[in-house]
Amino acid sequence: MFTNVIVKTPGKSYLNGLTTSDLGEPIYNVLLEQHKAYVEALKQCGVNVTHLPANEAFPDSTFVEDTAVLTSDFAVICNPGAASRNREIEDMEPAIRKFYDKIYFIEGTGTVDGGDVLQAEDHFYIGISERTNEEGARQLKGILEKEGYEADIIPLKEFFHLKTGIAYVGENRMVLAGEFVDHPAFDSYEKIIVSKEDEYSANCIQVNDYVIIPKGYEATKRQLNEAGLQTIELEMSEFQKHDGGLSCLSLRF
Ligand code: CIR
Repeated sequence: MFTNVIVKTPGKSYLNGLTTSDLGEPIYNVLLEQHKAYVEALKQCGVNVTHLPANEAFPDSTFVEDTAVLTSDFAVICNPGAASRNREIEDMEPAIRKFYDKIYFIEGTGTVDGGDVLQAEDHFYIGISERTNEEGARQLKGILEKEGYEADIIPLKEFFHLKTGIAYVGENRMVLAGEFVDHPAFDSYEKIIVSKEDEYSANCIQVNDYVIIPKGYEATKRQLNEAGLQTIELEMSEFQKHDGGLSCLSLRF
């Protein structure tokens, strides 16, 4: 069960943030509406929301997930791999300190984006990507193992972040797309497979009794519902324009 989430309002500078997509320029008012609906959906899932104000100095900082890895009893502050995003952790640390006494840091040349880290019960998967390097993954694995978790490192071939293509939705069920569908690391899970054209919906989040998914992916929704999961659908167009998905917009703990 999650009891808390941290989110951060996107600033106007979001329009100048990083993106690899060609989906067009985000519309700020629509972006704010979509963020508001996201926060309402989280409340529907029964969590307390810590809502941080926008910080115009960091255009991508609404994607709070990349700044930290939070477990039930300790936090790891990441060292985000994009230069323009690295100092987002300065804003996040005080918010995280309100909840945690035990805090680790990814240090030195090691970089980790939280979007590359997936928890499935007591097992973590850490992607090596353009943002998370081998040294960062090694540091994080060391911290997690010291704390009694298992951790596997998964070098990515195509996905931007690990969680771009995978989500854990409880009770040994994994939503998988692309390079993860046949990846041996996930063979022991019950697989919910997402097709190439629906790939964006592999980034969904289970929050207590619900799975929040992006709107417009009927096949993914149907599969989740057939697996006995209740879904909430949200419009995500303005976040998708900047390579963001549902998991990126919150830290859940
Ligand atoms: C970035 O390039 O960092 C942002 N525009 C998108 C970050 C998405 N975060 C995530 O997948 N965890």
